[in-house]
Amino acid sequence: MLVLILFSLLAASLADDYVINTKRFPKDFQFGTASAAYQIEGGWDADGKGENIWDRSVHLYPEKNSYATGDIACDSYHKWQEDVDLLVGMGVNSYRFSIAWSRVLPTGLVNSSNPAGIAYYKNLIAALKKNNIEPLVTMHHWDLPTYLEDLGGFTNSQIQDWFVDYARFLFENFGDDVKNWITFNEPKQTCEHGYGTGALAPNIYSPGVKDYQCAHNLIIAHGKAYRMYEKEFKAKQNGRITMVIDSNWFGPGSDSEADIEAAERDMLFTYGWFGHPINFGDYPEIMKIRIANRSALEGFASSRLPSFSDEEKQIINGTADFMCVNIYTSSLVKAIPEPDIIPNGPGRDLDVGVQEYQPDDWEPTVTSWFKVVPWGARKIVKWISDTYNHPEIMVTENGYHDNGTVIHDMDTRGRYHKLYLSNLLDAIYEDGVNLTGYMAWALTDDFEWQYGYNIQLGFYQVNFTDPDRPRTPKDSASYYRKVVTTRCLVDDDQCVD
Ligand code: PNW
Repeated sequence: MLVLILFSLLAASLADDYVINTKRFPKDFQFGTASAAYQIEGGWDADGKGENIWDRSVHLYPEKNSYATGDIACDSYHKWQEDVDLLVGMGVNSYRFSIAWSRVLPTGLVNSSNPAGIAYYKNLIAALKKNNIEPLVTMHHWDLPTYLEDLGGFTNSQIQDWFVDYARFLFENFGDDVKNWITFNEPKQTCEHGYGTGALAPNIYSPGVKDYQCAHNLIIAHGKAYRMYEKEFKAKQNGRITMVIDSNWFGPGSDSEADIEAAERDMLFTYGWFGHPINFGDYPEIMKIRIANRSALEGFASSRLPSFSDEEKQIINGTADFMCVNIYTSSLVKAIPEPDIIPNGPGRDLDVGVQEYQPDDWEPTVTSWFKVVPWGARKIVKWISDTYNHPEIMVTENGYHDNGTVIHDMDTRGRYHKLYLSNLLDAIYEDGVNLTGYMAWALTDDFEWQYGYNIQLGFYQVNFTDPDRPRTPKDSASYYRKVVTTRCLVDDDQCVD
């Protein structure tokens, strides 16, 4: 016992009632920030860019997007050099950003290429490389060209080929410099909220039906793009490809077997919805069984969850060179009686069939679904590690929501990253998780989708009412700089190597 106490005194320092891990992150750990084209670039119709579904949603349905638009956003389309300077000043060795599909291919199809759009990303990538910042590039971060949406978007199986053509175009243009590719960001959000609840563009309401179709086509599109790279580019470009999957950590609400099963089921329906197909070639068994059963009781002739052919299984099986996760928060899960069958009223939540909750005494943020749960970060990367045979894992997003007015944010945002990173150190050193990177969301404040500018996560504040969009560092910016340059969360002399 005494030894234990002495050890924790040596190896830990306290932040509030939390114990901060004082080990250093591994030498080659990738520290960066993450962003998405629509949220920062602006220039929505500049220099030949085509319209995408977010341009359309903010213009047609202002009420769904807090009456805000990303028409100008941070104006990073014009101010990208300043943003690269901020990254350099921060000392990061990685930067995750996305390419706006309709900026490089205005209709989305490869016969519509836009030289100004290609030049924009070429310049950005060159500036990053010159400063030894490794680009981690997302091909699709929610901004599908409207031309393709009007043809059915992700519910049309032709999206598989449109995406492969787009991916080939990206490899041809940028693949000599980009070695880490992400096909899709957060397909759960794209599909569940783009084509299920309708909360996000393209704002289609079809829960339990089109959300599954969207995911199905998206997974096959990912797999086909991966195989195409393997065949046509891998030998000369030698890059890596993966998908970014978001999920809460879902922990059991009690020790009961039923709650443990319910929480695992929720993980499988959320992370596993995408993680299983790209690792094992098919959806989790429990998803297939539950959705088929409920579909039959609802009177559908076949399951609302599409099934993969044998050929498709082969294509998608083993198509993640490393695993990614966007963490933010956690929920507890309780088993409930089987939800009623509602004819004409299917939904993903009913298919999962559990009760999720966040206890009242968990620390809130300004966002209803988002409580601060640092230990959940350790749990979810461990779950991914255990479930998918100990792959390399990157945290490709994590960040703290406030209303954007707080410059002295060390007690909130700074502390948030510190606590989550501490738990990730525990995952690396206590649990043996092969975690190789952390991309904080975000470098700057930005357009936060349906919340507009009401919620912010940046290390730099942006004045969105000033045409110059000036960036001002928050206190968390210098803390993150300290972390990435020392690989240590506490004062340097307290860190152990
Ligand atoms: C991420 N949830 O989305 C997105 O990838 C970013 O573009 C976004 O700006 C960031 O979160 C900040 O919130 C999420 O409901 C949307 O748990 C919803 C959830 C999580 C992440």
